[in-house]
Amino acid sequence: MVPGGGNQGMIHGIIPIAIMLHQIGGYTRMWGAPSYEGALFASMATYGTMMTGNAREDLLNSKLIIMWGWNPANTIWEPGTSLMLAKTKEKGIKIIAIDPIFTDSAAILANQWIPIRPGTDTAILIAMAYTIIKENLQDQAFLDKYTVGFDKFKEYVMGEEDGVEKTPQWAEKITSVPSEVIEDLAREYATSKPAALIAGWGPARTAFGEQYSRAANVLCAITGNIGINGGYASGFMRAYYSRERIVPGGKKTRDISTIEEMPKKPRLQDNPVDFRAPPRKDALYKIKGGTNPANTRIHYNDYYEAILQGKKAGYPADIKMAYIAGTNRLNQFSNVNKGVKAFKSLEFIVIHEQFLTPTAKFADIILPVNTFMERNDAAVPWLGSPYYIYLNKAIDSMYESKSDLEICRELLKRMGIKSSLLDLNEDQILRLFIAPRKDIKNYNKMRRDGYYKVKVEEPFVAFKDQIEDPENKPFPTLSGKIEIYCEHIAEKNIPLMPPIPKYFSHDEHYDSPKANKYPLQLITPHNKRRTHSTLNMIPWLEEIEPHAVWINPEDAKPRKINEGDLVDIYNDRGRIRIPAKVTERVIPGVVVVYQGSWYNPNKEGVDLGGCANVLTNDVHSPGGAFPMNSNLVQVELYVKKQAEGL
Ligand SMILES: Nc1nc2c(c(=O)[nH]1)N[C@H]1C(S)=C(S)[C@@H](COP(=O)(O)OP(=O)(O)OC[C@H]3O[C@@H](n4cnc5c(=O)[nH]c(N)nc54)[C@H](O)[C@@H]3O)O[C@H]1N2
Ligand SMILES: Nc1nc2c(c(=O)[nH]1)N[C@H]1C(S)=C(S)[C@@H](COP(=O)(O)OP(=O)(O)OC[C@H]3O[C@@H](n4cnc5c(=O)[nH]c(N)nc54)[C@H](O)[C@@H]3O)O[C@H]1N2
Ligand SMILES: [Mo]
Repeated sequence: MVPGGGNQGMIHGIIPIAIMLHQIGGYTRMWGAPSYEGALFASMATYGTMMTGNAREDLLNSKLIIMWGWNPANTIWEPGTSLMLAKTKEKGIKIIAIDPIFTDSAAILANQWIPIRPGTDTAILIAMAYTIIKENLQDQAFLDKYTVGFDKFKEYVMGEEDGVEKTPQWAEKITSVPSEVIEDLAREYATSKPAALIAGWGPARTAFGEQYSRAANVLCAITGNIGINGGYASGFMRAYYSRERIVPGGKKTRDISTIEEMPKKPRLQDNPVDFRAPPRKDALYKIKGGTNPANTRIHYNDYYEAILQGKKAGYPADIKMAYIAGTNRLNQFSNVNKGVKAFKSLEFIVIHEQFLTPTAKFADIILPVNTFMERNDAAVPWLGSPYYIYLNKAIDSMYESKSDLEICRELLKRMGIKSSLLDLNEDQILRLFIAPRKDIKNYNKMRRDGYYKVKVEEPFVAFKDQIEDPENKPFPTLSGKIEIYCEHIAEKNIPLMPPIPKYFSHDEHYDSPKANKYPLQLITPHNKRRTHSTLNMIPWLEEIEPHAVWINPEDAKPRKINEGDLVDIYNDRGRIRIPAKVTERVIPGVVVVYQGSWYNPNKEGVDLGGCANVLTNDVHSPGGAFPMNSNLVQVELYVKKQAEGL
């Protein structure tokens, strides 16, 4: 099954499909979240939980906010984020943005923009640690009391481990950020307590994304900014509102043997195909209710390889069919041209869709699904804001469309399979799903009002309990402390997944031999005018910001590229053709193609839609991160050939 984020409701989207497929013998599931897999891995390794970060309101208590690879003026998080950042600015709190792009957030909110070469953030974070250690600015009392492994990290940073001192000068060569800027940033972060270093997910969507997230988490610990008001435990970035929601501490949850001792009989939620599959070699442990599960066997970015190679390459099955819902899979995941080959090789593809997306075009059967306006559902807002939404049905389903739930119900009926859950009506199922959520005290009120506000006593501060009462409330890690050195990772013995965060180069990096042929680094961030590929085809929105490749004048000039010229952006994986936006808002050496534009190949296979994933690579980091911001490309002016009617 190929699921996606198209529907965030509780009972529609992929959920009924999963239930249906479980009932007919299960399905091959994928692991890895393109959003945050690097950050999630790092959070699990460092804190043993994904519930990190303080509530947005608490930013008002900070003396310094670092927006690291984060552009919340464009990407929507919970609705309060932009408002709260505007308030911090009004209050005069200093904000620093670190990004290869001079983002709208940097322009509107930041006092300082630090431009950086993509995929090199780990180096600057490590060099910041160097300055902090050299100048004895670390919070030693915090380190002694709440962390393990600082000494091992220090050995790496100071060059005792590998003979390379990770000085700001070392990092300058890698990151292109002047060493004085790195030193100032280090001093400022270490001495402006409390300070919030918010490590975004964009830089974690690089080749060794989890190293960046780990390094950021470690820096938060070195400066003692965890578990306090105005601080911020960088990581998965889930600003929760209720302290009780933190996964309770203790070694038990962390023990890998709990996976091996799973009950013999699958429960309803256990997928029979997945059941008792060997744990992933890099999974830290199975988190309750989270991703990073231990036993799904195909990474999202290995999916095309799994289809094309199957069992002979060690994948668990020879996949013959895809059941797709809530995703424009082909467009939204790496290496579209390989995806086309893979989809063409399948015997059967079914999709539930509202639009004839590039993915839907490959389906044998398109089951028209209705929209959120044509059914009842409830939703948990993204990243746990203190409210729930109830989506009251506004109109009956139009034409032949049905909800995902109804589609599955009809299919099960025709297959002669009984399923009590699918036979209940929407309201009954919603009540079942909502019952375990103790913070919804009045379902009927929620249904009537269309939302339910949860009472919040005080803004959430991740790990406040652990910091205030470490004896009784340990961190849910093996050691019960923040793991700068993670024993769990050490046991895996994977050289490119070290137990302390380290900087690595890779083969799609600015300094790789491949850069001779493809000298520009491509990043593919999220766009303000669409959600992924959703809303891409709306002309008014296209007018607001026409799709284009952002390129610095220094790179455009030698290529004779002027604003608005059609250009080809290409590498060994494919070629796209879109206009150029020549701008100093992106640093030299880097080009930007916002993800989400629809794949639209011409006869030669050149994508005139400008889908970023034609150029990205379908691989993943050892920790599972998607390197969608680590791609080398070349850009050239497109000159119409005579055959094309010049
Ligand atoms: N290069 C690059 N690629 C990226 C990213 C990146 O940063 N760079 N980001 C990644 C991230 S973080 C994410 S989350 C993914 C998102 O990728 P997807 O999950 O594929 O998101 P969308 O493109 O919005 O596609 C959702 C589809 O679901 C359909 N849909 C809407 N409602 C329903 C419904 O009720 N039922 C059904 N069956 N379908 C429905 C919509 O019509 C739409 O076509 O993209 C990833 N891709
Ligand atoms: N409008 C809108 N809002 C959205 C979405 C959307 O598609 N549209 N998608 C939603 C979803 S599912 C998700 S997961 C989130 C994604 O949210 P994010 O992951 O935060 O979004 P991105 O725009 O991919 O990345 C954020 C910033 O990281 C920068 N960046 C990229 N590579 C690097 C690097 O190597 N180093 C540094 N320092 N910076 C880098 C980018 O330039 C960008 O400014 O957004 C959510 N909100
Ligand atoms: Mo995402």
